[in-house]
Amino acid sequence: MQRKIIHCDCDSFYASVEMRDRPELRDKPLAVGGTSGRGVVATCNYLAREFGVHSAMPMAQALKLCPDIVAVRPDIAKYKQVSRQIQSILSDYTDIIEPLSLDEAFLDVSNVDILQGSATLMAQHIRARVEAEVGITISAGVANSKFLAKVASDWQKPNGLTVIAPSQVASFVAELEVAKIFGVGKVTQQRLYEMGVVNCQQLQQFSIYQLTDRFGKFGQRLYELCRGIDERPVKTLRLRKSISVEHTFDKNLIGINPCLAQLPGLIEELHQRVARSNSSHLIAKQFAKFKFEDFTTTTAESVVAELDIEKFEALFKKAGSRSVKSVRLLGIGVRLREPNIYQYDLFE
Ligand code: TTP
Repeated sequence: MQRKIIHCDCDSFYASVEMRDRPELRDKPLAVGGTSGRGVVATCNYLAREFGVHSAMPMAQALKLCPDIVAVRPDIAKYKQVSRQIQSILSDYTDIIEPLSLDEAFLDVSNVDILQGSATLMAQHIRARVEAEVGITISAGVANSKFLAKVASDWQKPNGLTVIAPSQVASFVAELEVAKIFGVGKVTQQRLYEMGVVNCQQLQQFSIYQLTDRFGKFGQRLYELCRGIDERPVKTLRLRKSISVEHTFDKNLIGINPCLAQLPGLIEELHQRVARSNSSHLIAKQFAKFKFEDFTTTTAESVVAELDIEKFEALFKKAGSRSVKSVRLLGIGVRLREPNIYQYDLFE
């Protein structure tokens, strides 16, 4: 089945938010970043880019290139708020969303049937809604892979939409410069130029053996990407709410002590599961579950930040005291809080 992937990327994100909130800045070259003598440009608007100003440039240099530039300090809390608002719009289209940073995300809309299932219409819709509801512009790319969707969103920036239909992939990729391939940095680019390779069509002339010989494992990626092949799935944030383990006993347990005796083994198992799923930092609560001989079930829980043996013992005593019946099943688990992409502050 053809996949349909949309890549959304806000235009000059921090600067766009500042221009939205301070209309007097809209027609001026604007840099957001450290405003002190040693400050660095986090981003700048497109007007400032015409003067050669760009991200990561010292603010002092930006001022030399563009003496009229207005420098504004970033307000990260505000950008997070805007990012949340955009995420919420995106989630009206699909649950399969992979945020890459505050201002960028992949959406897999292969199985979405709104707007006639058209990824192009969805991208148009998203762009119009973000502009109307949030007040900034975003660029979007639509393609059948993450690689090409991302290249496409950059193709007509700012405020652009580029769609690469499946039938266009081969010709689009053939002309694509290898510098646009994800993972091709300055060093690889230089080595490719030395091999006489500037675009993907030229790269396609090399066999997989030649490429792995020269570039190791990345050679295989190059072999695929220069043909527009990229099977990487859009990875959603894990939505798992809890992790638990439970045991049903051959013989019912009578009284609290035999139940407490089971606890160390259960905790050990739970600990391993939590560790395997990389979730220990997300623990919000722990709980104990008792199923009695009459099949009634009860749970008790408490707030914790990590597995706590003493609190588990207290939970066992609490749950166990709710019935005089013998126990046929014991379980323990943790409830996880939502992973928070807004803690993901690449540039803070
Ligand atoms: P980018 O998506 O790289 O760039 P942009 O949104 O500013 O501009 P465009 O995509 O239109 O070219 O970065 C997103 C935000 O991340 C940017 O607005 C500010 C911040 N950022 C930094 O703080 N430092 C940096 O070096 C970069 C590249 C970005």
